Amino acid sequence: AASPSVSDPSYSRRMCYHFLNLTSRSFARVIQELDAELRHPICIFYLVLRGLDTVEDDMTIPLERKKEVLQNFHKSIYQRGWTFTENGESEKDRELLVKFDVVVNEFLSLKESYQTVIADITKRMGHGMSDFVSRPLQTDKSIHHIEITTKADYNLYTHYVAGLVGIGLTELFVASGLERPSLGAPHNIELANEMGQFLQKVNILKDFLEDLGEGRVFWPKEVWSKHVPKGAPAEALAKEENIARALACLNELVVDALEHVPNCLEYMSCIQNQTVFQFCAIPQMMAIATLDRFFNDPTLFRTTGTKIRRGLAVKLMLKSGDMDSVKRTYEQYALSINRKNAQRVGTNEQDDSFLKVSTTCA
Ligand code: PS7
Ligand code: MN
Ligand code: MN
Ligand code: MN
Ligand code: MN
Ligand code: MN
Repeated sequence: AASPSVSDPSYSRRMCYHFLNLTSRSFARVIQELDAELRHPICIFYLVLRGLDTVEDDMTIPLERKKEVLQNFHKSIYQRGWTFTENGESEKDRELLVKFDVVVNEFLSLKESYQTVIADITKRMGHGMSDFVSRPLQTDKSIHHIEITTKADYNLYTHYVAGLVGIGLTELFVASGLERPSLGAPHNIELANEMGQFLQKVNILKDFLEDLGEGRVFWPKEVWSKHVPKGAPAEALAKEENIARALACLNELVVDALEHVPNCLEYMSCIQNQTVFQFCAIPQMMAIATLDRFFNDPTLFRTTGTKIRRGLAVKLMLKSGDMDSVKRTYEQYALSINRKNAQRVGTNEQDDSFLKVSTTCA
């Protein structure tokens, strides 16, 4: 049922910004700095996908029900009054879905061209997420596992949950007239996909221990299985006696993420609007700073919740103004990662990815 004041148009708009500021630290800020034409559509795009992800992340929703909700989410956003109350009490953004009618209201108030992009991406992401929700283990039917076996699976999953965001955002930038139509050409759409994949891969690397605690492993098995004792599960990476193997695995996946950087830089060099540029560049700069923070760092396997320092985040925002400044920052991080890599030479910490780190940083 609709909230009592949901017919008051300013109420649903205010509630959306309330939720944006509750659910996201970094995106809330960059979204609200956007030119007015895009600020509201992208705020609503964010909240729609945050709602979808709150369904994906909840391990208490029965498997078949979860798949149905994920696949139909793109239709739910057209149903005035739609809410979702089946999340577990402990789900972080449960409130957003309980009051989702405010997001639906605002979605329906957007220009049709914006609605079409948001609904199309929501449909593709919801089906992709649903494909990756695998059958529960026979032992415990309530636990849904995600199976990322090959590096191709890893690339496909990150395409669904983040690459599609980059693609949809690009379509919104073009639809607004703030960016040139050529930004939407097939080559740039592939670059936009990699912009999202890069952010998502860094999130997956950073959250290894947190996700493991929730029963999910997003690191591709093809990679981690090479680094654990034969037949051992991914949990073995979090054992202190395996720390050298865990670092070798991490470093191999850091290289995989770094390989997206040249295409991300090419994408950013195509942006002409100042606020769109900073909206794109700030999360990318935070991501490469995070990669540098965690490269070859055992902390990632010992404690959850480590982030880059707040002061560093502020410093990065100040350096996000133009492409030359962004490139200088990237150079600094590539040099830093390469320096840490070189320090491993001749120690027992050296591993197979040494040469690849060196060439990728170069
Ligand atoms: C700019 C071309 C619409 C701005 C921004 C909500 C973060 C939540 O947080 O592990 O650890 O629980 O469950 C490309 C953002 C990609 C996506 C994906 C940049 C929508 C964002 C829903 C493209 C962000 C990548 C799940 C899915 O991970 O997260 C340009 C706007 C961008 C939302 C992100 C997140 C996926 C996610 P957590 P999870
Ligand atoms: Mn999530
Ligand atoms: Mn998720
Ligand atoms: Mn279908
Ligand atoms: Mn995560
Ligand atoms: Mn999480």
